[in-house]
Amino acid sequence: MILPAEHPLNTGKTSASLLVLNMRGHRTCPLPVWFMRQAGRSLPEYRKLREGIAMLDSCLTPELVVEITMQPVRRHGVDAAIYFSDIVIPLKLAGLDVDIKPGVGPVLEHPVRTQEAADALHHIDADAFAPITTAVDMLVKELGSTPLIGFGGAPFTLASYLIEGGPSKDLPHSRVMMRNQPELWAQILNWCADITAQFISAQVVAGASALQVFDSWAGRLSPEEYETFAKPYSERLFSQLALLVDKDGVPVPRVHFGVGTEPLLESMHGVGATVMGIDSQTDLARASALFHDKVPLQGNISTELLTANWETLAEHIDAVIASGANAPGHVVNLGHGVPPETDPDVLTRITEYIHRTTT
Ligand code: 1CP
Repeated sequence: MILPAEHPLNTGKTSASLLVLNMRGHRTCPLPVWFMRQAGRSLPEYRKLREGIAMLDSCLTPELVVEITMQPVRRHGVDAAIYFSDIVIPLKLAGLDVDIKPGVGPVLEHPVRTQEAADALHHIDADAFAPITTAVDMLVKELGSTPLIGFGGAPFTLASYLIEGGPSKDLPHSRVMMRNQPELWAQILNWCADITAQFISAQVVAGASALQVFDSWAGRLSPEEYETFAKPYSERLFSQLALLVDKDGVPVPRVHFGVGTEPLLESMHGVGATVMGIDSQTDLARASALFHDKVPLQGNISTELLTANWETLAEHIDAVIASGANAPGHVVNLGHGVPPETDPDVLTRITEYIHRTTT
């Protein structure tokens, strides 16, 4: 799908941004920086705005989405906005009884574990995306030359909530289903791939200039399990996202990220990602070498050092930047999402420091 003429990648508004240049393999001075989960939980202005409003309601109210997405951009001066939403929103738009419980995360009253439940799953009506496309449209106008990143969950990570019915470390129901009922597993994961493709495509067509797929829990699979039980469905998702191109046929950058994924990085790139998100357990130079220094990287400041004294943190940031030097592009980020207890002033200071020291 060729993006509309007025899309910011087509009008030139974001195609020369630090983020898009690095994601397309053109290293810049300074380097771009943004933080996974920068919107929300660590910001007092977010907590105030969300008072008395359920998480999923806030995700489907365009004025709130715009304000929450903009808050970290205004406060920190980061080089990208990430669309405020959640990976389970497509489940909600498809009519499932998903809720996000404060302090817990996504929960489903009726997890999908049977053939009957899987047969009842259907794709999302185009109309259901109206709150999302409206919010993206408003955001892109407000953001100007700052790119918006659209996102969604990889089929494996999304299915883990759908099948377990909530956050789960060991994924007991999923593990049994993938081995004992491989056809049911395939049906559910194909569906997850398709609704997430719809969700991310809606954000991109409406104006997002890059996209990120979160396979947060892929690191819980062995490389063999990933090949069999996750990769085919991520390929199905990425092959749909790869159709999103600008007027010159240049694809929208596609970031793929997971936690604890060092043994999976080549496979995760192989599904069709153009940029790899690297967590803090993997050195950027080692990750870049895996890709023969041909793949732009995003990452990987340790979230654990956000509470260290500034000298320690600055030294660590210098090491991260040095370690990423061989990659054709580097988008500086954390190794995972901003922890809720993070002092927001530290994130502002990191942003300024990176802009100053990489000029
Ligand atoms: O910058 C941002 O905060 C953007 C919005 C965003 C993103 C990118 C939210 C809002 N969620 C996500 C992605 C997301 N959601 C992921 C992938 C990223 C990651 O690994 O951190 C995952 C796994 C989820 C699922 C989810 N939603 C959890 C994790 C539960 C678990 O298994 O441990 C939680 C706690 C949520 C709720 C949620 N999503 C977002 C917010 C601000 C919240 C908190 C809800 C609240 O305020 O009540």
